[in-house]
Amino acid sequence: MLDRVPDTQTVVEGGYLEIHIRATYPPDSNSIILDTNPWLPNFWGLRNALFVDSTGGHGCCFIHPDYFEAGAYGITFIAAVFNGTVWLVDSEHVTIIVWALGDANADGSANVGDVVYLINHIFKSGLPLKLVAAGDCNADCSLNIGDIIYLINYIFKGGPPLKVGCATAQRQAMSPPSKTNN
Ligand SMILES: [Ca+2]
Ligand SMILES: [Ca+2]
Repeated sequence: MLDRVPDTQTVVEGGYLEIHIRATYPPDSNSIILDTNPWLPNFWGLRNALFVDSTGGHGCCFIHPDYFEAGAYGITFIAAVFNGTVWLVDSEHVTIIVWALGDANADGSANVGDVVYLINHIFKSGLPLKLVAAGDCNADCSLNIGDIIYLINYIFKGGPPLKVGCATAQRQAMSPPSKTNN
């Protein structure tokens, strides 16, 4: 009934993610009911997440993570339809990884370790960034020394807040930060 959905999706704090859901039940997809577990908005998990059932088997989850929400969050999408005798149910589980701004080394926060990680990545062909947008601290959509300076100013000199990055190239396989909320 439910189309498969990529089981891990990422978004940076302050960023925006949409997860589109589609379910079919011939001949009448209009009878499908879509929902999520936990129900959204969920004030014990991602606060700025909403799910809308647009009917006809179409739904969309809108996620706009707040700052300080870095971590991993599980959402199960559920489709249900009554076939005249019993309820048929299908589900898809998705883990949403929320990355902290400036968290280039993916340990859950921005600190001097990320400065070192960015220097190694940009100048010494060091380890790949797990989420490039998280290292794009000045949000000019590229990774370079400007991001290192911006991050140093933020951490050590009370500089302007980190911005929601937009660099997307070099995306690599990733593992989630340690904090887990389900
Ligand atoms: Ca970090
Ligand atoms: Ca940048």
